[in-house]
Amino acid sequence: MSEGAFPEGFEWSTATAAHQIEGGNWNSDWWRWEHTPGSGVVEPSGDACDSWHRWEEDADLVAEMGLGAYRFSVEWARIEPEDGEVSVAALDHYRRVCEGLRDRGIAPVVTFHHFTTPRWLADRGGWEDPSTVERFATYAHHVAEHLADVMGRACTINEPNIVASIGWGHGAFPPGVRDWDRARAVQEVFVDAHRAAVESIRAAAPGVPVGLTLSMADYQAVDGAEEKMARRRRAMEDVYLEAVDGDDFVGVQAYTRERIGPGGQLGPEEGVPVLPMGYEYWPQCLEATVRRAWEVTGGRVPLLVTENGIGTDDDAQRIEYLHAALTGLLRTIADGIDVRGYTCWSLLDNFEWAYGYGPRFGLVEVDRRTFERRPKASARWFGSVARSNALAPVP
Ligand code: GCO
Repeated sequence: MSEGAFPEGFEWSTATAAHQIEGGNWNSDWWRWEHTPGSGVVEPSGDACDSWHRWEEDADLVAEMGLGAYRFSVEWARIEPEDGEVSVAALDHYRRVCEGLRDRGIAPVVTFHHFTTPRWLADRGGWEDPSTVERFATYAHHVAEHLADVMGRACTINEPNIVASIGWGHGAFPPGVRDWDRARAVQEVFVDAHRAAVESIRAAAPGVPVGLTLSMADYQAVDGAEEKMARRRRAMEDVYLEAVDGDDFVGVQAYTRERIGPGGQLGPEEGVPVLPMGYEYWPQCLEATVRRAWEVTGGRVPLLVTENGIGTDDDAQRIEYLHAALTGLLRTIADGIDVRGYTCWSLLDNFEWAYGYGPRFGLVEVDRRTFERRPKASARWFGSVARSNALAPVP
């Protein structure tokens, strides 16, 4: 019994990121950050889920769920280990991953930058240095050229707003700077880098849809803080949403709500369940952020949900969250919003950045010692939704 059908051809997907699942990504700024005393990272990524070697097992898991797409990222630090030195072996590896997915009837959705930056680039100012725009566009061209005939979609940069704000504002991501003026300068480099990468990917891989993915939240003002909330939301979201005109899609990534009071960001509201990472259980965020992305872009750019999910040890709670989020998404589609697909974060329990391996976002559990993959009930539930292209009841 379905609770609502999705449009014909709706793209069901799940997602991961290189640094969070591959293992051994020692040449990036994140690996160094994890081993920097005082960085606050709970534990290093180490072998992660050993997906550099076990990617075929991952592809089989996606196929078993009946998903039509799989979003993963390629690692710049592997592809260009030193400035100007391109590793064909690394590019060939990612080409084999794309070919393996396509052999299983799965469209590869390739993210070109997902939080991690090569050490050699970070050491030269990284995203604070405007010359990185050109370097990123050149890197994007190499990748797009090598994967042109096997990529389903290209995501230029994953959550540039998070990298800029947490890396240069809060200081909890590399390079650990706490200076909002510098964070705003980084934001501008990211916007320019995205625009340049769209051009170089289109030149190298004509016809492959290109967009960026943006971390969004259901922003709500408390105690009359509308002005302050609107300023924060503008800085985190609108700056990017206004730069995507002409892109083939906008990747909406939503997890929770942000409450802004007169004194700034507020904690969880009394009576709202709180998740292990300290933020509210708030599946309503998906409908709210999809509606907002559509509004700010004036309905000119198709939307794709490129991340939504929940870090929890309670898999039944995960199914409830996904059901509630997808119910809201159906309402946006019924109101005429052009949503092309939905991606559940994540395929695997993986390295959750500064939180280490604690928060479990995966539809599939990974044994931390043997790397054995064990699909959860949520994988079976999400697979039933994807195969029927309709919302299934919570078991
Ligand atoms: C992000 C990243 C993912 C996270 C996920 C859960 O959105 O922060 O894209 O790498 O793991 O969002 O926090």
